[in-house]
Amino acid sequence: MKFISIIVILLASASCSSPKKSPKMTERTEALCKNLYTIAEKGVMFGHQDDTFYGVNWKYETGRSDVRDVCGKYPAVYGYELGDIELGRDKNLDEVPFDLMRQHIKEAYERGAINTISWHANNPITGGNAWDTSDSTVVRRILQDSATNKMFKTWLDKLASFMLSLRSDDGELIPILFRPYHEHTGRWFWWGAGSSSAKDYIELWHFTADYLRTERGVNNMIYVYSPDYVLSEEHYMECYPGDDYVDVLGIDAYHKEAAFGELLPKQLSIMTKIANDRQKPAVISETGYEGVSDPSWWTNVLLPAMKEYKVAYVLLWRNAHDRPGHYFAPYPGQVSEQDFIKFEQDEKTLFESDINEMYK
Ligand code: BMA
Repeated sequence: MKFISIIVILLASASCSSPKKSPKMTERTEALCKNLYTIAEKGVMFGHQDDTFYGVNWKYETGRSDVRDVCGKYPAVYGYELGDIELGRDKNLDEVPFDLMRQHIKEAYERGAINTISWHANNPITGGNAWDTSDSTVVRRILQDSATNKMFKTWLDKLASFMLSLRSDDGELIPILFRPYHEHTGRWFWWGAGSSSAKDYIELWHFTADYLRTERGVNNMIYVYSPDYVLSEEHYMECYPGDDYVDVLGIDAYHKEAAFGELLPKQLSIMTKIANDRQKPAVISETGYEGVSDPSWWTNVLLPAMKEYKVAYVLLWRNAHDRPGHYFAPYPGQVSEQDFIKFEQDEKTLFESDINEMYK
């Protein structure tokens, strides 16, 4: 009897563990990870990349957000991008200053919202960017060539310093969902399929997490695994770094063809099955329909999939100020504006003012 109740308790709580040898996550980080698991019972949090930095036809206006301009509420989840931090630059590859990013992360945290960070790391061998796949030995060389390995550690040092500089008003480290080496099932990044074997990818992930956690003591990070489209559970798991190295299961899936309404649920069914088996939170780590030309995309395409599968959040990609037409959330006057208001009003969707106590 006692044995059974222990099993029940274990099953009821999310599994947010780090390898035994590493320092534990901070209390607030672990609380966030567990709350991501339970919030999915209630609804799906709405997230947006670079939401408070810029939008369509504006940039760097304090407090402004395209999402809030449309529906009156801020997103519950904010996405940020660290690409170029490794080069020692003071702005990321999309020209967002890291000091401003630190400030917005802190403000979002103090309002009770959630922060997630991706890293389009430059190619450490060629000097090209994350999309430079001209050399397929990069991952191997980071792991095996001592000069490259040493250099790559200096990149991780810069990332670690940024993570450890994120402090709340009361001096605690701010929890961050970190999403390294994403979309690896695609062939467009130097860590992706075609450039790295599954074995090397997993080793790169282990090396990165071990270095950040054990050598640099970064214990405010929740690791999110986020492949692009997959064909099956086996495909999803092909590069899985292991339960001790992944806290949240994600999927990046964009609307690029008419069949998206069927493709997204298929991706979510694969991911949530694996996540449920492991008691880990699942998220749509990136999605969107560039230019949102379907006026009812939010309630007709995205929402039905979110209602069918248990995911903690959905993150829409950025509303660029520097690339005309490259936007994924509506803005005032955009064709899907009214539908987005309906989407926000649906009881399933959670925005910033709908969540609380995510760090307790
Ligand atoms: C891509 C595009 C690029 C951007 C990159 C990193 O998907 O939005 O314009 O530089 O993400 O944020």
